[in-house]
Amino acid sequence: MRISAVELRRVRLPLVAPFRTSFGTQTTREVLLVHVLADGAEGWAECVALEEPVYSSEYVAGAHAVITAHLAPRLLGADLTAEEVATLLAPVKGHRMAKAALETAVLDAQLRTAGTSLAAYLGATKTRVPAGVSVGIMASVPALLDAVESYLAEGYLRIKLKIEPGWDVEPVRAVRERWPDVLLQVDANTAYTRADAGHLARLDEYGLLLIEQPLDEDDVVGHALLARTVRTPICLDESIESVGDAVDAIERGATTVVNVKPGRVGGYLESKRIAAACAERGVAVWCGGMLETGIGRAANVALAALPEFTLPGDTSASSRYYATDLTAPFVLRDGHLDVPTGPGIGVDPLPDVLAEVTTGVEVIEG
Ligand code: SMG
Ligand code: MG
Repeated sequence: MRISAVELRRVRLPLVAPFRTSFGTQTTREVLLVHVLADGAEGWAECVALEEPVYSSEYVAGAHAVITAHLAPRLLGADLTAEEVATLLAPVKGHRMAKAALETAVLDAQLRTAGTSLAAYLGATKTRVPAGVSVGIMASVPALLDAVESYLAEGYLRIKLKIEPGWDVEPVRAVRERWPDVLLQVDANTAYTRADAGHLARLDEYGLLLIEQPLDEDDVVGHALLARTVRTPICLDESIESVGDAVDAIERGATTVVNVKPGRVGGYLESKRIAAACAERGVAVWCGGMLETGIGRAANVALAALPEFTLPGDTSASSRYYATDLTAPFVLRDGHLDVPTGPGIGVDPLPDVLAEVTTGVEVIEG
């Protein structure tokens, strides 16, 4: 396929409710969409970088800039396949979220031309995937219980609570007392230090599936040490940026579950390699989320349908995030989302919605 143009489109969508984590509160989602044109085909992808570099070092304006100046020029005009994109972009260090978006857009165009769904291409074995929901830090425990109650009423099959020092044992205890059997896990987004091991061990009595990323992303050894004190399984998110990182963390005893986010690791092809490496080592994986619109969600749901993904993901319905999604909404049915079956990612942006939420478009041509 010859890539003739890369269109970068910035969109801004209000979230249905503020989402508070240990690194800040999101009230709107500014998203960079990547649209490639190639041999009469087109492909779409969503870059998962947040507006500010607070989850990882990448951020929307930075991803936009690196694609314009350094990544898109390496693809434009070249005759390539999606499987070659990572190699062509490898001379540029880092910027995995930006690279993932380009690779996914090229892959979408390639699969649309071939008439193959992303799910089939990746090797999906499920036609629907169980949905979990990530619940932000709330102003009070009663407010949290109300939020969890309504998500469970909608049918979500697993609850993840965001935690930070001062908002951990008490909310976990309250949710566990009210729903003794619900699948429950927590995510700290690096908010703790090695000195908090004894405190985090207090969560052990609540039967959590896992504690996600308690320590700094660079502190793999710290997670291994923590795993000696805390009985709840440790799951790494921010620390894992490649299959090499995953194998290293597993071998060091730092993680026994892995949150796979395709943007964080450079794309769906690397995600598949991580899933395989984890499965070989008896480590469960699940698909994380970055408050994606329907464009990114479609591809994540395809990934979550692979056999290695044995835990419910942060793949919630469109309505958990947006009053109006960019695509036909993903709807929860019986606690599950259907895996798209159409060619490529299997969804298209709705032109009217896209026009309404677009804040800027840049076209880069070869
Ligand atoms: O997409 O449902 C979602 C959000 C899931 O909690 C979620 N993501 O660290 O796993 C995580 C966070 C990162 C993004 S928070 C804005
Ligand atoms: Mg996380």
